[in-house]
Amino acid sequence: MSRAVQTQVACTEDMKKAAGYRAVDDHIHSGMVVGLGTGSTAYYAVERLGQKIKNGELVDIVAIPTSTKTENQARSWNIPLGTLDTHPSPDVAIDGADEVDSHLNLIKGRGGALLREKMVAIEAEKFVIIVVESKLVQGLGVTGALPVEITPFCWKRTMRCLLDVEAFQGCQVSATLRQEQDRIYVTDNHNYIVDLFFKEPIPELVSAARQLIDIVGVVEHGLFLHMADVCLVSGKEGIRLIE
Ligand code: ABF
Repeated sequence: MSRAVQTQVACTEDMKKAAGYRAVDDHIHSGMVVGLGTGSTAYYAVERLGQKIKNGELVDIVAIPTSTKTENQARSWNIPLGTLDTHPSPDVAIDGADEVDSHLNLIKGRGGALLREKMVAIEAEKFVIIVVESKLVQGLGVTGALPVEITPFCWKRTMRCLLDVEAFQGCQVSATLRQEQDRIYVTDNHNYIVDLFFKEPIPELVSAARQLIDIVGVVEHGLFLHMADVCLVSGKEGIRLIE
């Protein structure tokens, strides 16, 4: 890796850390039930929460992790854990995102945890997004895939249905079953993920979201529309809020 690339990576890491730490400092108070997101930015929120519980700054916290990976990290900090079954109404959920538009609509799920992330976020009183500024986009779907979690049963048929979604007609869309190390990627919920790629921003977001979830075989999709309450955007100049 060249020195310039190394510096860029270090800088991005610092920005993620700043966002994760700030979200915990500003939005988590003792006694809260907290949804913990997944991904390399949410990682720092979990770290900060763990530190503050360890040093006694935060007490009586219960956290609900959105993936096995986050659960393991939380356990390593001895963060008390619950689920939506034991704690149905989290006070706050903090999570990363893959893309954020100016209305705080999101694409999530490139990390594979979208189902649990959406279940926790939808029940949380406040949904706080933490991103580096490169995640901000004019229209969703321009920097990468829209992930869709589907059942393994007859996945090719479900993939075909995804391409037939009415809202996508007239735009160029392609679908790929997600693979990892030459094997089909399997989510924490034992499902598959189809990544949808668009040549231009995804049209008709609300219709697209409804039509995707209406497909039998689709478990959940990565469009998180009108869910986020605040987004902490971390850049070289510091953190700014979009609300
Ligand atoms: C999760 O982590 C996702 O839904 C999204 O896919 C991803 C963002 O990750 P990172 O913070 O690593 O860019 O929250």
